[in-house]
Amino acid sequence: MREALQAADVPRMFGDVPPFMAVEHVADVGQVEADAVLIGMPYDGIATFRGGATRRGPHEIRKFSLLFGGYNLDWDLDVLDALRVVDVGDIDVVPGDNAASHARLRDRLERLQERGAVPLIMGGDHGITFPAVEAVAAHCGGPVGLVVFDTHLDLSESFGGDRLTRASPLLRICELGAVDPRRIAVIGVRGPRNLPEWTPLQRELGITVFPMEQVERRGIESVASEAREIASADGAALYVSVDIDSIDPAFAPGTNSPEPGGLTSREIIRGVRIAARDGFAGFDVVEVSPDFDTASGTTSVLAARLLVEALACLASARTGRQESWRNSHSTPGPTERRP
Ligand SMILES: [Mn+2]
Repeated sequence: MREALQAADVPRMFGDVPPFMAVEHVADVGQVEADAVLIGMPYDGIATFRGGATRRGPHEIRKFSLLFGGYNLDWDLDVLDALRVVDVGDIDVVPGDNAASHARLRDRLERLQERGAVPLIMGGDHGITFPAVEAVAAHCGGPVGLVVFDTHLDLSESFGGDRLTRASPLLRICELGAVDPRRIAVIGVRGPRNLPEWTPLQRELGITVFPMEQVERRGIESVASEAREIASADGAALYVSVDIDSIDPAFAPGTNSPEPGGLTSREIIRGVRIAARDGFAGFDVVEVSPDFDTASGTTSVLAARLLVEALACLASARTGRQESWRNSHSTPGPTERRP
């Protein structure tokens, strides 16, 4: 019996073309020879506020990534020289079925990691972070810590009876043996859309929260560096998750649950650079809803940029040039200036 609308029979609406930053597209995971791999997870199980198609996130993020080349002036580094990067396209999701779609992502990530590639995932809703962390934990075999940029704590036991939606990823991750909740730090939390039961649960679990007030008072640099230390304590593998709604809707309007008073685009770029300074075992950007974005693709281009910065972190960590963005083009001192 043939499946209706089998992938081979119809043009694909999502993913695969063009690849992220025009790197090589490798469809067969068994053929991947790469240090880092881009993968799309075009899945939105529920949209709790307004219908937001995060399933078009990977497609639009890839499109705007074509703005960028491998050389990054800020780092004075060519990430595509320092790293072998490929794009393996999108997961063939099962619309409406969280468990089946998540299983496909988890399986693909496990196979990619067996090939030696670090995954960078384009969501998709935030629910996809759970199977991604599960796959990273299974591969690493040791403790995993998380730095999460998010407006929301995402700690619901379930939503409408489903335990795998975007309302629950952080709680599901806490239930993984490999992830001690005390190695989870969430940056940018704010506002009246968080549920009242999440706050006592977060405290009970021992998750560290850096609300926006702390980011404003202490600065993103201080907060992100403390978050990295919490997450990677005792040599734990690091997973970084960026929910695009952590950023102020002035800079990232294309998302399902926009919340004013968030991070600026400068702050999230710096936050990612500091959180991922020493590299990572997994990275995702989730909750980009192109249907709510500006005509300029403001949100998708920022999401693409954050993935480029994450690649620069991996590249610089592997070449011993961490944080080269701090001084790559600083003004020369008087003695260095030509007469
Ligand atoms: Mn969120």
